[in-house]
Amino acid sequence: MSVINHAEKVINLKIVYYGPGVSGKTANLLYIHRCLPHANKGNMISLATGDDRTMFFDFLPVSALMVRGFETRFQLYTVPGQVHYNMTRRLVLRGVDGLVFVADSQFERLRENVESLRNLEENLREYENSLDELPYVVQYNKRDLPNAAPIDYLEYVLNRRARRVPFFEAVATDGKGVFDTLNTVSRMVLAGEFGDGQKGAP
Ligand SMILES: Nc1nc2c(ncn2[C@@H]2O[C@H](COP(=O)(O)OP(=O)(O)OP(=O)(O)O)[C@@H](O)[C@H]2O)c(=O)[nH]1
Ligand SMILES: [Mg+2]
Repeated sequence: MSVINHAEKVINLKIVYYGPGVSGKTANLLYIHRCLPHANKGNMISLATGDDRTMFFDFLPVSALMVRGFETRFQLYTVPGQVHYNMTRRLVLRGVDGLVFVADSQFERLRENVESLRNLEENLREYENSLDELPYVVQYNKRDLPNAAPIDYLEYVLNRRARRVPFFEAVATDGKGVFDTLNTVSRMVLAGEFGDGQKGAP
């Protein structure tokens, strides 16, 4: 649900990074925040516990391109992955325009990934929304770790819906795959908002 301010000619779009605890959602936003020039970003807000686990959410506003005379602003959010913060996860999903599922590639985290994906589907249902309707990509993070499962396997387990979505391999702490992920999901969101995307952009 984009929020359009006609007076200021601004369109706000919300992208949520979802996934199990410690999969690297906050690491994605930290890297994006580090790399973007000041003109394109606002302050990053992180509400975390003492050990850096997200307690409410992270928030990073990013201003992107002009499309048909409108300045598009992406508001990037992460959810807290820990199981017991589900009310917060659900709230963060309100009005979402695009989703990134950040999976932890390690074999031993497979079950948490599956549970988180199921939890995402359940929470979207509360808003009468679904992964079939939303712009959505998957990121397989922590590819640098020795116990990372093969991509084919992860794809088989986590990306087997009728509509297979784009996926990215990532090492969020080093930035690998971070902007590929963000650019793709933003493009998908814009295509949804503006039909064929950027036709007519100045
Ligand atoms: N080796 C490695 N470590 C990573 C990678 N991405 C994130 N980490 C580390 O994993 C830990 C958790 O990362 P976060 O980004 O805080 O995870 P999160 O998904 O936000 O976790 P919650 O806030 O609890 O949901 C941190 O210590 C990160 O430095 C990666 O690609 N490779
Ligand atoms: Mg976090």
